[in-house]
Order: sequence, then structure tokens, then C-alpha cells
Amino acid sequence: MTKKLITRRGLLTTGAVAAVGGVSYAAYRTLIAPNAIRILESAEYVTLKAQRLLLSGQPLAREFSPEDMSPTFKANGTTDPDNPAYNALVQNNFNNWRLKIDGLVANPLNLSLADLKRQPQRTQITRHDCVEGWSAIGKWTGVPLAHLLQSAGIADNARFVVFHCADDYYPASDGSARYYESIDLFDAFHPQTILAHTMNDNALDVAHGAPLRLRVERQLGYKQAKYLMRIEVTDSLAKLGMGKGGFWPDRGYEWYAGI
Ligand SMILES: Nc1nc2c(c(=O)[nH]1)N[C@H]1C(S)=C(S)[C@@H](COP(=O)(O)O)O[C@H]1N2
Ligand SMILES: [Mo]
Repeated sequence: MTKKLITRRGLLTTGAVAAVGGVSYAAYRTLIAPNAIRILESAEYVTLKAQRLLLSGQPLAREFSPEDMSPTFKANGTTDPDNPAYNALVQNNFNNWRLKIDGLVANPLNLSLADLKRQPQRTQITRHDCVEGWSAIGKWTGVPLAHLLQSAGIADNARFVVFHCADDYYPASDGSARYYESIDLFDAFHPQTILAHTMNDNALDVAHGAPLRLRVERQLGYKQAKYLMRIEVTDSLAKLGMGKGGFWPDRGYEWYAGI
């Protein structure tokens, strides 16, 4: 593929962009185009480039019907953060939990679960694919991330959205073990990118990421950050963790984990 194909105009006229729900075309264009282009032009993101081209013809991840739902949905990675701060939240049934949205935003947000449930909601039945070789189909309900980012008002120089979690999994060479992940603005504004508080019609349980987790349906399991505490809008991933943009990317996996 030559760079010529990925013109700004080309990107803006893809089905994916047109399909972004709830975000006005003008707003989307202002927020996304320069950043997406910058990422696409970097040699580091060849896979991303390929994925973006594919996405243009097939913007949504496949959605399934209730009959397709897996009878059991494996829990993987951390299944209980089990640290004092998180345990205190569990004890109080997450009434003291707040989601912070900050960084390069005009209005930082501090939202309770009740606040999140008052926002627009989306439900989707999708397949989760883990690199360890298992998949499961589950039903997720939550707030489209695009809606929250619009409320927060992201800055012109924003490029990534970072998800800070409550759990330590295992240390990298610098000793950091905290789970985190990040996505670009294109995925952040994708209509199937939601912050889910409900799984298979029940409140998300601890094993699957209570009280809130990310669903970013065009990417692999390890991008689906559980135990969300804080969402940070940023222009660079360099200063986080080992600088690769996520717990597993810091340990050698791809940052862009497209399916
Ligand atoms: N905070 C956090 N999020 C996480 C993980 C984790 O260990 N901690 N594991 C990831 C991996 S590898 C997968 S496959 C999924 C598992 O989600 P599940 O437990 O709901 O199946 O969560 C992802 N998100
Ligand atoms: Mo995974």
C-alpha cells in the first residue's frame, strides 16, 4: 500500500468515519483527522495502517444474537485486584468508586456508576478473542466512550486515550506491575467502543472487571482493560509504564492488537 491511498480525504470519507454514532461529522473531523494522519504516516504503525484500510470497508465488529452467547465466559489475567484500595471499593459496593477523566481535556470529569448509567447506553453482543487461544461471546452494556470524551472536550493535540486500572499483574523490568492500556482517537470514537458496567445483563462481577471495563471490539482481549479507575487523554505514551502504551505492549505484545 502506498501512502498516497491514505489521504486525509480518503480517511474522512471511509464508512468507518461516517458511521461514528453521536459525534457530528464536523466535530469528528476536527478531533480525529490530524492525529490519525500522524499515526498513519509513522513507519511504526504498519499494522495499524493495514487495519485502517480494512476498517474502511467493514467498520463494525460483528455483533451476534442472544442464542450465540457463550454459556460460560472465562475470566483471565487478574480476576481480583485484591489490594486494600480496591477491596475497600468492593466492600462499599462501589458507591465510593469514581471514574476520573482527565489529561488533555477542557472539563475533567469525575463520575460515579450512577452518573455513568444516566448517560446514553449501548448494548452489543460480541466475540472476545484472547491471544492465549480462547474466545467467548458475551453481551455488554455501557456508555460510548465518544460521548464522555465529547463531554470532557478533548484538546487539539490529544492523540491517545489511556485506561488506568486498579490491579497489579506482574512486574516488568522496571518493577511496574500496574495494568494499563491505550487506544488512539479513531478507536476511542468508534461506536462500539464502550465503558461497560453490565455483562450478560448483570452488573459486571469482580472477575470480569467490576465496576467498569473497556470494550474496544476490533481488538484482542488484552486491550479490554478491566477495573477502570482513570481515563487519561494524552499526546504521548512515552512516559507511561515502559513507554509502549500498555501492560502487554510493555512486555513485547503489539500495541495495536487488531483482530
Ligand atoms: N485490568 C486488567 N485488564 C485486563 C487484564 C488484566 O489482567 N487486568 N487481562 C486482559 C486479558 S489478557 C484478557 S483476555 C481480558 C480477559 O477478560 P475477562 O476476564 O473478562 O475474560 O481482560 C484483559 N484486561
Ligand atoms: Mo487475553
